[in-house]
Amino acid sequence: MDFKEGKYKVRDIKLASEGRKKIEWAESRMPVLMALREKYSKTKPLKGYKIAGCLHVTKETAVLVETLKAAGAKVSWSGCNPLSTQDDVAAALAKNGVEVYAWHGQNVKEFYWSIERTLDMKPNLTLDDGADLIFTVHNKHPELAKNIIAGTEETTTGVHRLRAMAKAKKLLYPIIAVNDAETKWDFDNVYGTGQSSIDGILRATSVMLAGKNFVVAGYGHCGKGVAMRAKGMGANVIITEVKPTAALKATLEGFRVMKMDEAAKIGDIFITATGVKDIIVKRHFEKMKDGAIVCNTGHYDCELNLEDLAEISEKKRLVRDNNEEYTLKNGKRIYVLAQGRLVNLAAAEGHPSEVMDMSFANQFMSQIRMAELDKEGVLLDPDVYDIPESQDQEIAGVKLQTMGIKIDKLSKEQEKYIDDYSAGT
Ligand code: 3DD
Repeated sequence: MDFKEGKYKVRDIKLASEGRKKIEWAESRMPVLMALREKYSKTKPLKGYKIAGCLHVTKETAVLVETLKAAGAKVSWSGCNPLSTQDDVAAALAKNGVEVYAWHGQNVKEFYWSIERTLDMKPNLTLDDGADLIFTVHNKHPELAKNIIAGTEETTTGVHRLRAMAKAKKLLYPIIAVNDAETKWDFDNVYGTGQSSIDGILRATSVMLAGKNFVVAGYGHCGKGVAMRAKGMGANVIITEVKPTAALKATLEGFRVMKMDEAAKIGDIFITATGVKDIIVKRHFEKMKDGAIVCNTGHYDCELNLEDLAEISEKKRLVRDNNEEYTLKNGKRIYVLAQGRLVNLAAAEGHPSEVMDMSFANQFMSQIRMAELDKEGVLLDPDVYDIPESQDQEIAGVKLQTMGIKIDKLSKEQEKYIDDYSAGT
């Protein structure tokens, strides 16, 4: 480990040059964020602001971090999952003067130690993915909240919990729900998770997907994306759900829908994308076929109950990177990927740069907007706020431009017609 007090703690600073190449690769595929960097590095609207970030240290996050710095912010960063940090990227950030505390394979104590370090600078903005940083401020350092103007939250489960906190009047500072931006939720969660989860499964197993019974637990944005891409690879996709409308959508999309108790008997590959705990538990593992592969793409590692699996197993061994073989007492073998943590980031590199470009443009613009409100003396109540529709359309518009796609524009007459309630058929 390489550690410099108040500067960084990374696995190996010598990996910096490799990490820098990965970051440059991501920069070349994140034109929206790079255009924002070009624009705001001149005016530096984040000058004087201190941003503590807790978000997977990937090549795409590095582009966001260095864009925040280019806009004038002082940044201090930790990863938001013990298995998702790309050590060479963390080294490249550290080498470039970013305060970063992140390395792959942290234990829980090291994970929270890193979050604590990012709070040493007493931030006035936070940037989160899964709300571990926000929860640490609320539960361990509430005195810091008075300096914090606002935070942003990247993921579905994080926003869900923060809305619950806001409802219970427990939130100490305002949060922007970046996850709920259309240019994040309908793209990162669907197309990003769809591709990166398959990527993680293939890197950890190299199995043929075609013809396999591929069970997806949860048909929300993420599950929908995974199901779509697994189908594209020729898998027989089975959906399990608890929400009638989601189950109905999956059915009308042509997927088989059944209870996990039934799917457990026939599935070859299982992936959970629900945000809920105990989706696959002992009775399911006991029914599974020999050689079944199970993994999770939800933010937290609670969806597969691995304590249950250990209880009915005789032994386990690492058979490939991110692939542990459990031999059950009934003689069957089950393969758990990435220790049940999000397989797309722990066994692969997370979503492609092109889709993170929009998610992180939303993160960046939300941080800018909060700083601008602060400068205007506007204080938001401690609640959870959606990003403005105009920001969504602006980001989508720039993305289309970078793809060379032109679209039509409504005439004044047409705009008038839309709101004209006197117009009949
Ligand atoms: N997430 C997925 N891929 C990522 C990447 N390449 N870099 C950083 C974060 C990445 C997680 C996001 O999808 C986040 O939006 C989430 O957890 O919902």
